Amino acid sequence: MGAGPAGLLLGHLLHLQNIDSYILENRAEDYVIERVRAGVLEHGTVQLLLDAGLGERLRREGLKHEGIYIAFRGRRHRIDFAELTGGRFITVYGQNEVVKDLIAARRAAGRPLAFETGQASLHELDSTRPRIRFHEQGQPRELLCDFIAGCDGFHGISRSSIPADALRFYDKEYPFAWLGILAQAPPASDELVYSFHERGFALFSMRSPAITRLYLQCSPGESLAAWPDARVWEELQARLRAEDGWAPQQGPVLQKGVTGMRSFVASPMRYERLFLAGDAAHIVPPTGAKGLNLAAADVYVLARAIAEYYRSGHERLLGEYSDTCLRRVWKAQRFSWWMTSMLHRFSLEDDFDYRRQLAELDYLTGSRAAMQSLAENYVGLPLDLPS
Ligand code: FAS
Ligand code: PHB
Repeated sequence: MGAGPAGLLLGHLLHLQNIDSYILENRAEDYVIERVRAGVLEHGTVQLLLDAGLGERLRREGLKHEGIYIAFRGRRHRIDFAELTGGRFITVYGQNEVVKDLIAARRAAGRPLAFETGQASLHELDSTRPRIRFHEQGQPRELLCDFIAGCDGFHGISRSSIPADALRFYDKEYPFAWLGILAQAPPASDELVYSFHERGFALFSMRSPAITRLYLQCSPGESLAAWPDARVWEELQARLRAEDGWAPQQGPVLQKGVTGMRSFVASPMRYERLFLAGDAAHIVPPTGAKGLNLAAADVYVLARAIAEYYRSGHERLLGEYSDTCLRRVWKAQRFSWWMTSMLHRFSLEDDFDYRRQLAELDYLTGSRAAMQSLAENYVGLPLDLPS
């Protein structure tokens, strides 16, 4: 269920093991491709895509980044990933591009991928023949499955198809959101800049040598009408401009949107023959750039477990799926919460917190141990899978 990164990558990994799957997506193909989301791929995610034969354009167009900047009090401090993690790095390659590559691979494999499906519902999840009923091109359809992968995101139907007493939710909403823009402007820095400022957080990122991606902390439920381009740029410049004169390059705003901030986990990530993966199971605040990467790790673990089942009939890895994924999910939740808590103003009136956060940033950028901890989490923790 779902043709986001989780569903598409799972379908591809299963196809590589000659295991058939049917991908249902209720949105149009253009919508799935065009929506602007993640931008950073962890070291392990890039390796996974390369190993799966999906790396040709990623190698050509992905931007290799060996560090990021943490900025506060007008100064940018570089965190040297390569030096601190023995050569690991991140790659900036938009989620749009990942999804385009995955759809192209699905088409090349000639495997079923249905867009604009409707009225999907899941049935007999506790049987060995779970079913998906849905409409495709207006016609009622039914899929008899061995397994259903709930890759339909936070607002999908998979998680809500599980009996409430079979799941536990862990949920935290933050008192702020991110207003993000895509700008037709050459990136003014080779690497990302995360900025803690008394007016609020701001992030400088990019998508290509011609496109800058920027975010600023705003109130949750902020109306875009209150943020004309001029106000967005004024606020971004105020929060990002450095003492040495560095500031983001401005240009026409191509896209603008507000993203809520929450930490969410559904546990376990499985109910009988339904397996949840990606945003259907967990949401992280984007400050740690983990969302898309967790989705990729989940489906890598799930594809490996399903392949073992078809190869040997054993359900051991299927039985360990949820615990294996949740161990890594909770470490990513901790890191994303830590980055979010360190870099955002929770209250413009709380001077103690403001000074405490400045001290934390001062400690972080002055301690190799602290920077190494940030670096190893940011480039991506190992999958540490059971053998
Ligand atoms: P997705 O939500 O991507 O995909 C689920 C798919 O299922 C969707 O295409 C949906 O249309 C489909 N679906 C839903 N219900 C269905 C149904 N009933 N039938 C069939 N299909 C159904 N992460 C970062 O790391 N950095 C970021 O900056 C960042 N920004 C984000 C901004 C926004 C607005 C959002 C919502 C998320 C953002 N994320 C970010 C997180 C994001 O990248 C997710 O982690 C990533 O999309 C997860 O991929 P999936 O699990 O495949 O879920
Ligand atoms: C992005 O480029 O969209 C991006 C980068 C880093 C983040 C979040 C988003 O933490």
